[in-house]
Amino acid sequence: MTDGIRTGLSAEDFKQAFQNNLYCVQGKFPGNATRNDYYMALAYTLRDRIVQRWASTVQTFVEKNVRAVAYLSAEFLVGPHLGNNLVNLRIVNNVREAMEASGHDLDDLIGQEEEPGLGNGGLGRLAACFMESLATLQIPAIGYGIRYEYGIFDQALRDGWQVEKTDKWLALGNPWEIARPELRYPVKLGGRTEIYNDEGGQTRVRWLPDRLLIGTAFDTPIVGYGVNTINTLRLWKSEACESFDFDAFNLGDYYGAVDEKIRSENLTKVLYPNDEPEVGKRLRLEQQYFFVTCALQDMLEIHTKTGGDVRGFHEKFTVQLNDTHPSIAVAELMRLLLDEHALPWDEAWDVTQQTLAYTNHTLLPEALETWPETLFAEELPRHLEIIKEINARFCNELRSRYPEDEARVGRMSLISPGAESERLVRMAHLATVGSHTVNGVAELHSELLKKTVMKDFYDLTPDKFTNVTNGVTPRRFVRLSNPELSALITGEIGDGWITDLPALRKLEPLAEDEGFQHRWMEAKFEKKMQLGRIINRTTDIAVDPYSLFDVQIKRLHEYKRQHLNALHILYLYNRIKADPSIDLTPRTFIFAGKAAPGYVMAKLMIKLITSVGDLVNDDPQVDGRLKVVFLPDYNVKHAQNIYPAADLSEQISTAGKEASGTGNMKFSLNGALTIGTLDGANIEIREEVGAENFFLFGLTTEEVMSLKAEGYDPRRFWEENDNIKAVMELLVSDTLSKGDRDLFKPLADSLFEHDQYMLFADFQSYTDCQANVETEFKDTSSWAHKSILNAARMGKFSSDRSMHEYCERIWRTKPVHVELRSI
Ligand code: 26Q
Repeated sequence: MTDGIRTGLSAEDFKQAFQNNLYCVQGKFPGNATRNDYYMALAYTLRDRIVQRWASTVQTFVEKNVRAVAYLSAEFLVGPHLGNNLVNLRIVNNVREAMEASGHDLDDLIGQEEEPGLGNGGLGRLAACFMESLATLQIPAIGYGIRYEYGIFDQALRDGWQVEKTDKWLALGNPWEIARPELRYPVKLGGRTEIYNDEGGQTRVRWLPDRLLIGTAFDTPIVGYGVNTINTLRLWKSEACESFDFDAFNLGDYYGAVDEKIRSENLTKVLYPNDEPEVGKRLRLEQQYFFVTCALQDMLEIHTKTGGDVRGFHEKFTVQLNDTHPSIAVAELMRLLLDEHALPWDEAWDVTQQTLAYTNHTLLPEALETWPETLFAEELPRHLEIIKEINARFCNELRSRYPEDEARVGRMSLISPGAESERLVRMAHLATVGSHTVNGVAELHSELLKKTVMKDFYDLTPDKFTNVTNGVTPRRFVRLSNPELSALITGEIGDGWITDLPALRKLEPLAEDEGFQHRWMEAKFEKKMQLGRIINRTTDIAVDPYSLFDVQIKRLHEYKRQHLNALHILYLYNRIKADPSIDLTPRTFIFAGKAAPGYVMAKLMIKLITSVGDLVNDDPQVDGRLKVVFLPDYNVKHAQNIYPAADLSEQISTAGKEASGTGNMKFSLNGALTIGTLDGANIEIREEVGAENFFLFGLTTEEVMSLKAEGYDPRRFWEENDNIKAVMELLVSDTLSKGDRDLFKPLADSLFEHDQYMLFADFQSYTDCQANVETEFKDTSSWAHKSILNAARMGKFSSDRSMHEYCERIWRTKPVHVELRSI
């Protein structure tokens, strides 16, 4: 087929194909088409071009029988596809021209897309950046996850409080996925196990479930930049298995059967927010098992269909576990190899360990995943048996390695010691024991893993542990979201930086150049104007684009300390009140982020920020010097408008608590300066950009740990600091709470009584550092110099570099070139 309608890339071909799709796919014509119809027609026009490359990729991979990465993640926060696919296919200009010729504004159509919010935050977005980089690097890869019908809730603000709304992202259809109803795997749940003798007389185990459902695949193409490689994101949806024999339970029970169908379809209905208390978690365990078994069955099918022997499974696939969420894979791969493929234990264990690797994303003990053994027994009886067998063998090894150290064995056991009703299956231990490699996501985080939560495991198998510092994709987070800065950069050094981020270093000599500084700040100013308009449209607040844009956007959490930022604003407010003529650099404080629906303190932090805004924004004495904005419904789409407009990036977590952070990288790459603690990847960012281009404050991890050990007493800091006193007084005053003095009492109490996150200990250091920021921002040329150097020195933080390290050190995978084939 050579017709331009499906594959042609010229503006004219696009225009024709667009009209054709509007008519043939949407069944509309310009007289009755909605904006969404036009968006869909354009998306399908693009998809036609993508499909040709996608099919070429699959054919090439099959013919060459390539080794592939399988990235298992409960979350993929991919963001809107249209803009990114245009960038990666390098056809933005032609398509813009074609749309103009058809009477449409391309940016308008791009803005129509509802993003798939299939993740909570950093971890899900990381998975999306990694998938994009793998395609760009031409590494065969498949992402496996869940096709949630409702993604992360939509956030609205009512009276300054967060309210949650369901995310109906599929309501208007999803042109980017292709349903694969023929790809379906059975998923068993519940029931019991039974021992039997097979035809060869071998003793085997079979699982007699009491529920059976089906997983079906939906594929989304992941387009590499400037290459023909298009990898697959394969998400699973749960369906009822109509043929499953329920007769024994509900003979002739039609309504019972309908209930069962609904229950099956519920499994992939909704994404769980993180930081939720332990309620209704049975379904979450079912979700994890569901997508893991579908993924492993799919890989085994691909492997055996192409003639592979299960004993060589690890040569065909290398499987990365994105946190412990897919860690049931250890037991499930064992089960498939033992029970379905009749491998002996030792061989199955070898294959399993050589296949799997595990990435840890948290040190917070409360965030380490565990499941009650009793729940496990009910849902996954065979897996519990297998985990117990793995554990028995593991504990025996420990006992011979550490004789007479039962305490250690208890600490390391895959199941916590104690009475059955209290025992917990420790998923991080399972993932660690079942994997050949365990990695943290930034240098500090990986070191702390070895010293704290994983210390015993590190002592046992030090070679298993490594670090791969996170990265972000410059295609989405610079080229797409900041075309103004991209054009300036490309004009000076060419466009090689898009796939070779370290090439940004070529900008360093220009950092001193006044003309370049001026153009750089002009590009930043344009993005500030654009964001200012968005802020005005969504919040009705007018902001001054000349003011310092001070930005903290991320999930709300006490450890991330948005309330420290809020206390700083109150401190500045107090200073203005004490001396209304004081000379302060005008600042716009911008916040965005969702709080877990059940995380009461995080929701109160949102109310605090919006209340500080109410106090500050309209006070005539403040006179426009301070503005506080909380942008509702933070998501990837909104993030893309915010990073490019930031002057200052707030990365102010308590040292030792933020595993890496990836927003910190996106800011700096767009020329924002960071105010931050020595936490997560901040440390490495500061190393790269230079200490003189980074605003450092706060306790170090060691200082936090020793302060905790000696007994942190917030009142000591309060007593010795009049600014803390004044700010805390304002916090519990009528002024801030509009008469409801108890409103912020829970926050104040926590800061006074036991605050794990040590706000008071870092308060003075933070406000002092903010005073430096203020002084430095006044010197525009020096600020521009620092801003340029920040971007120029961010080469390390491309997700291309992260992927390269995983490929070399963990996966042993190589690029495979794909030639475009005609259809
Ligand atoms: C677990 C069980 C039940 C329900 C939900 C969850 C759950 C879901 C998501 C637990 C945690 C998450 C997400 C964690 C996360 O985003 N961690 C972040 O990962 C980033 C990528 O490595 C790091 O940069 C951040 O520092 C880290 O906080």
